Amino acid sequence: MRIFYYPADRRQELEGRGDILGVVGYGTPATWQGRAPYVATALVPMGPPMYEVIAGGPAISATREGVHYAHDGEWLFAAVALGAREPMASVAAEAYGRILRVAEGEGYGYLIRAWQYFPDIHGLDQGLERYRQFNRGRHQALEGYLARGGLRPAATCIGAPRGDLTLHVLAHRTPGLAIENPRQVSAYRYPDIYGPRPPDFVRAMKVASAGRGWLWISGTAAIVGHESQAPGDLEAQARETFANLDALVACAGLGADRQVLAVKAYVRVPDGARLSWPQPWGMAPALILRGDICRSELGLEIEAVVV
Ligand code: 3EB
Repeated sequence: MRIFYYPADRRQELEGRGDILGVVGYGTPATWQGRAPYVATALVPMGPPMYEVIAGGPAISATREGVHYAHDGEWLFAAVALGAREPMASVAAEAYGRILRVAEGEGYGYLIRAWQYFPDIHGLDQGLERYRQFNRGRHQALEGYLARGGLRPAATCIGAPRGDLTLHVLAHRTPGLAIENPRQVSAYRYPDIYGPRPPDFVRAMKVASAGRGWLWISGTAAIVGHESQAPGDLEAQARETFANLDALVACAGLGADRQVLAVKAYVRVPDGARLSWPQPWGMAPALILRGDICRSELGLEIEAVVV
């Protein structure tokens, strides 16, 4: 598996390749001529439009139930976009339901990583914040999967400026190892002050692949215990965020030669793009996107892949 960020003007090169599991667009056109599944998110980078490319072995691509997916015998990438104007709980449940039927049906029974973007994340839906409605639907859709021995994925959930709900995932043939953060309460055990159902994700998932441990780190923010830190102080939030990222890597048992393969940051306001990044996080290829972090007091969220 490899992860690259490509400028949008190199699209034709990507469309011709046969080793791509999935392409995620940020500020890129909706059209796509390639065989690989493509999801055009409504998120926009702080710089020029970019494609994120997840490449693997020679891939088989297909579409079922509106889910575009590809698999290479080890990993499966799947993406679905659904209109986000319906009640958010049902949209979330439908999206997860379709993705799970496809992934499990193809023999990739373990979700490792999920990305979820939808508009108006703080808006109200039947008296409850849309993010909290999303959590209700996700929880309902994952119930059966968890009962069958499925594992919660690492995840990112970000508010987009417009568009559909897009859900894209990586699933694996074998289970990952969930890594939680000792500085944080597990999200799936958050108290109900954050909504009637908790967000079903783990802080990171570790997968053994190609002789190495691959650590997929969830969207990580300035939360300690279950509480947001330093509202209104973006630099202090960044320090807590990097402390959380460091803590996850320390818990994951990766080799001393580990490296940060790729990072994405989501910033609520453009100022977030001017923060300075400590090592090792500042070294990796990075994509900085404008987005609404799912708690309104948080200005920054960072995700990463470390191998
Ligand atoms: C948090 O730690 C911040 O609902 O899938 C980060 C990553 C967050 C994923 C999700 C939410 C999600 O609670 C928010």
